[in-house]
Amino acid sequence: MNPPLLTTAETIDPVFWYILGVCIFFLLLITVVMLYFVWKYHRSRHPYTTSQVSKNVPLEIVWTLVPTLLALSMFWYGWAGYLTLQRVPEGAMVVDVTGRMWSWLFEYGNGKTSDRLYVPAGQPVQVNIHSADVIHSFYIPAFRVKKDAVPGMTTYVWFVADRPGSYDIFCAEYCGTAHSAMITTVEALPPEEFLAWYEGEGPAEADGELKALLTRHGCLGCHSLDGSPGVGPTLQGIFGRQVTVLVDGQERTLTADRDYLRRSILEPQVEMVKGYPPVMPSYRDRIPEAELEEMLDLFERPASAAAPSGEKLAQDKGCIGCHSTDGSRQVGPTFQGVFGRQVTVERNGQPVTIEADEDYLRRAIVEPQAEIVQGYPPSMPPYSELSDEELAALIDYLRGL
Ligand code: HEC
Ligand code: HEC
Ligand SMILES: [Cu+2]
Repeated sequence: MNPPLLTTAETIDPVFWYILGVCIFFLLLITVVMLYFVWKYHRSRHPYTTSQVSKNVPLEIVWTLVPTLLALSMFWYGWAGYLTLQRVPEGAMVVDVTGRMWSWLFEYGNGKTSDRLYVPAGQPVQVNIHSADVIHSFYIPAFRVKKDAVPGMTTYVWFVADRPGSYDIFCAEYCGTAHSAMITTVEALPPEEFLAWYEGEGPAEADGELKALLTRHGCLGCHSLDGSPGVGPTLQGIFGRQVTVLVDGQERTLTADRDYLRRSILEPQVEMVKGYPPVMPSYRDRIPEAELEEMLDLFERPASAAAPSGEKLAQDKGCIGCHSTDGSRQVGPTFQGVFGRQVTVERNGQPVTIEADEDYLRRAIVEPQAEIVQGYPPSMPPYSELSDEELAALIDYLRGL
């Protein structure tokens, strides 16, 4: 009953053409017969009332049976296609997608996340569909698949991209401010390219490497990577941080760049971080130069969770679904130039004009309902689950736009 069809498009398209073909055939047939009768039985040619036919059994059987068989054939054909859509081929790669106001987030088996759906061409992919808030509808026209994302429930679709290429993804949900803005793509890559992307260094791997390197050299006995204090300052987000150091008893504030980090590992006693004891040993001649360079590279990595990247966060948390970075108005105000601008907000129903400083931005993210930017709907969800580091990274990112 269910012929082994290669792709979802190859399953759906014949059903579509079959039903369309039957419809067009009967549309033409009925129209032609009707026009012919209009002409043939016009009053000018048939001035008298025709005979009253009360029944014709063979004809009645024909016009009952033919439409019934046609409708059943459409059902059978459609049902077979539906079963193909439901039966995920064995060995399909599984990706999770979450719909939220107003963007999609894809998550892969190894924890990688992206805002486009990367898949290997020629391999079946099962997409498990979740929703973080309201009902969305995951729709890839090129592969003829569409399924609702329902809060509290997991649905799925599968497809094969038989050729490398870029295919649109939409949210086909109708009511709601910006489902229509939930546009992204399937990026079908040749299998080797996909593997390179998939196994490419994500934040998690980079963190793992840094941790391994620091463990090997015994740094983690005194330094944490999660922000908690130890004998020495935490190394979480160390790159680019403002540090106050004592040099010959003089206080000095500087930015932790590559050179500074190198100096503080090789000659920790020269610039002493204020408030810490002089207990860090020098690592000169104890770390091979190549490993030191690698360590500095890893400290510098912006996408590393050790220093959460605001840009990646804005994508992963869905901010980019509602806010543009190019000055255009979307569901919410643009992020471009948001830091430091004068903004009029409604606070307790009263308009107030204030400067968008760090404190304001923090409030706008954590409890957006308290102050509503004038001219916008109060539709931003609160992000109270963000950690201090994540908030700081987001605000840093906004500052840079
Ligand atoms: C015995 C404890 C100890 C060990 C082991 C240790 N450190 Fe430190 N580290 C400290 C202390 C205390 C400070 C702060 C005082 C100073 O600047 O020397 C510090 C400061 C630093 C700083 C500057 C931090 C800042 O906030 O500016 C860096 C970077 C650093 N350590 C990296 C490392 C690395 C990399 C290793 C391993 C190769 C390591 N440390 C091993 C105790 C230690
Ligand atoms: C569902 C859509 C939506 C999402 C998702 C969203 N926002 Fe908003 N945001 C809005 C709207 C609408 C406003 C304007 C009304 C208001 O002040 O609440 C706004 C306002 C803001 C403001 C104040 C802007 C200004 O011009 O003063 C900031 C800052 C902000 N959002 C940051 C974020 C960040 C960061 C995220 C992600 C963690 C995010 N938003 C996610 C819709 C959204
Ligand atoms: Cu949607």
